[in-house]
Amino acid sequence: MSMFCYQCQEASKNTGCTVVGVCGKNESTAKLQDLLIWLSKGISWFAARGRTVGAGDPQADLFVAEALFSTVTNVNFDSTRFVELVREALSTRDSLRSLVESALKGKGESLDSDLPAFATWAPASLDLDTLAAQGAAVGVMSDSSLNPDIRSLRDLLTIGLKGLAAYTDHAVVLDRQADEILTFIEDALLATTKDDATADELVGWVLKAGEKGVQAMALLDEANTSTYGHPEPTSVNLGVKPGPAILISGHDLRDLAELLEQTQGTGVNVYTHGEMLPALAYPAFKKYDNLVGNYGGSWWHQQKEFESFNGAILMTTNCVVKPRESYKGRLFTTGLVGWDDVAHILDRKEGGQKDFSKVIEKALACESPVELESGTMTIGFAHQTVLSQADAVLGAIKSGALKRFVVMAGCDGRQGSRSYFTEVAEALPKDHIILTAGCAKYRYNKLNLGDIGGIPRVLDAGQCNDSYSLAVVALKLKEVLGLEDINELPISYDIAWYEQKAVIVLLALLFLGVKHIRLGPTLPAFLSPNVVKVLVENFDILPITDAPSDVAAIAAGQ
Ligand code: FSO
Ligand code: SF4
Repeated sequence: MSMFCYQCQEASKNTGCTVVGVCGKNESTAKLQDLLIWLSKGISWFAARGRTVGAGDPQADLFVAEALFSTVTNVNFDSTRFVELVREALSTRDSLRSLVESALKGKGESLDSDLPAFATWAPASLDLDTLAAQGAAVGVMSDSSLNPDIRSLRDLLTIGLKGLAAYTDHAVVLDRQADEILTFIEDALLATTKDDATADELVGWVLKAGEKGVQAMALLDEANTSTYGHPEPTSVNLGVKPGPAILISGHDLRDLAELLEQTQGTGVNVYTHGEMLPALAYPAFKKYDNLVGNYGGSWWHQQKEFESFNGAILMTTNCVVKPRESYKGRLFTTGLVGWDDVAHILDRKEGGQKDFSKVIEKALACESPVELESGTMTIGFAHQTVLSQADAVLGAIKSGALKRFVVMAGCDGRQGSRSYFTEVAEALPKDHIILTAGCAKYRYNKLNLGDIGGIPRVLDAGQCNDSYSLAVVALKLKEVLGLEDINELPISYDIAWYEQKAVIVLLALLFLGVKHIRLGPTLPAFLSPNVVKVLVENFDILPITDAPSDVAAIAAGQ
């Protein structure tokens, strides 16, 4: 069986990638990822059984989340790394099994005799081909007789769990305890394996994942803001300074913190790229005068931008794309990110830092970046800043100067149809304010859309990880305006999705009771027509149409 993947918005023909991923994922990697997910169900099985007798291994729970995160779009393309992860999954599962068996024995119990295959499968050999062949046998389409709506709901849940795992892992990196979320991920993964689970039960799991999404984003928000301070309005430099430089991309703020510390006194300037832009608004990073500004745009422009940057580049999470030869030698991955033959910076040891000396050394041997643009842009409108200006916001709403907020969070992507989001931003009435988070903002954050009485018309809450800020603002507005229902707020939702983190953000919004969300540029390929029908009937989700029609509908309060 060939590979099959339909987890992101760029799935081939909006159906699924079957030969090679549009993202660049090759067949072996795709199959190894499927195997890793399947074996994670085996770990989850023993973890759940262990919980019934008070036995468990927190490292195994975290491994499941990191395994899921590593399969998110544009995180890791390196099949060798997936072979290692599969081997680790097997040994994690089997050690957990022993632990659970001895705990059961202590209570006079034993394991059931008919364990599921993902709990017992052992490969004849641990080489790539053997493992990939098993991956092909357990992938998304491996059971062709499965009811398509059940498959769709199982995959919606699994894909949402990948996003949930990513946000949870970010919080764990900042030393937060996330046991409850990690065990939920395992239980929900197991729910996708139950033959008797009905569509209604699976919808219940999907909404529960949304609830956990809110919890994970709140945990991450607390971790980020208590470690690095609350983002504050910040004017960001878009130009360059002469001198050796490092460009840091992705979402991991701890990597940035350690890089900044290690570049002190080296003469190397640090620039943010893509989803690292919001880091420039955190007080903790402002004390570093070698943190110069932001370079370039959203993830999919990276081939051109990394080339002209000239310096060393550090990719901390998604979205990495196929590196050009021109910069492959100065690209570094870290954490769960990987690309064949690209240098990888190892994880920090307990209590220590990652060692970025190779990245710094490379930067020192490189030319200065070529300037792409100049000027500045304002960022730093996470919940604390917006709520600190609550009086001005309420005053503007009451006077009629501010009619509506439009949440345009989510991801950017390559498809030409995404110009829709630029057109919407440009065409919205001047008394509308855009609330954004995630890399979707690069479609309109440099347009200079003005302000309403000093409140910028694009309020950027930060990374996709910070979408929680938008929910906090909405819930606070509901409270101060004395409204019963979140849907009575003067807020429209026009969400751009690309990968699985945007899916958990969507599920979080559904859990919060938000209705009438526009979603685009296309609806997910993993939603069957009947599942779309359920989402339309219960949540009034609608596909985007064209900018003039959607802007007219939004301005009319829809
Ligand atoms: Fe973008 Fe990529 Fe943050 Fe995503 S860089 S697309 S939702 O991984 O992560 O917004
Ligand atoms: Fe295709 Fe997206 Fe899967 Fe990549 S992640 S293989 S582009 S569906």
